[in-house]
Amino acid sequence: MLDALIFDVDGTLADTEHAHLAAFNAAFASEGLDWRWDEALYTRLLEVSGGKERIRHYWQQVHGNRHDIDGTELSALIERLHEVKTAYYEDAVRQGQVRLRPGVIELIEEARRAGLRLAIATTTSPVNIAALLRSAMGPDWRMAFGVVEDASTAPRKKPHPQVYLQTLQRLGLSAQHCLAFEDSANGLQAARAAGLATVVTPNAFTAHHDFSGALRVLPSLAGVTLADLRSWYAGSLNPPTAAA
Ligand code: XBP
Ligand code: MG
Repeated sequence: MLDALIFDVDGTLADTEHAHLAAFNAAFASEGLDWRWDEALYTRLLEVSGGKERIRHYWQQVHGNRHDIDGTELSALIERLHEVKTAYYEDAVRQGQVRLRPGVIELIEEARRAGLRLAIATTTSPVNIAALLRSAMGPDWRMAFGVVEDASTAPRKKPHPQVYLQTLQRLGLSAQHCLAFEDSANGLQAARAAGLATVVTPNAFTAHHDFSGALRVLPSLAGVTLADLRSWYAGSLNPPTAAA
């Protein structure tokens, strides 16, 4: 039986990455760095999940051979940049620059009415989730989700399955009773490694990713009903056997 739906946030619930990108660039400028990420570069950098990990990866690409900054200084720089970036991002979300993707709220509401449990499994920071879902669902947004696992509770970023394994543990359910929703190859790999059948809705930043192993790859959740999910889920439990 299908008991729970587990949602990624960035790229899945909402097209957040344009706002994340603008926030990274605003943070670099306000900290006096001449770094500027364009969309093509950011698309590649998104292969590294997690904002702090992404900044570190970029620093190593650009400044990997610098010896005048030690590990502690670099970590402090990354912490500061990420804190400033998070504030810019939160501001952009509060101003209404990020909206839920088509079909998301309808599916969440239908699942709630049907008594399914809902959870969030994301690599992003908790303030980002709260800002997005408060503006999209109102101040009671947290009541909709029995479990929220994020960067503060699951430090090992996707494609590592930690965030999904912890979500399942806190739900008290095995993967066979849940469906995951993702937008990226890293997210799909994390969910699959936790044993979850996964519906993928790619976006402009992830359309070129490899989604082998997904239960379904759809342009969005628009028009997707619980009946659709239940029938795909049933198919995932009894995959058709190859003709002899
Ligand atoms: C999302 C991320 C996040 C955001 C930035 O991945 O990798 O890092 O891009 O948010 P997923 P933070 O959707 O797979 O969880 O800067 O707060 O990390
Ligand atoms: Mg995502």
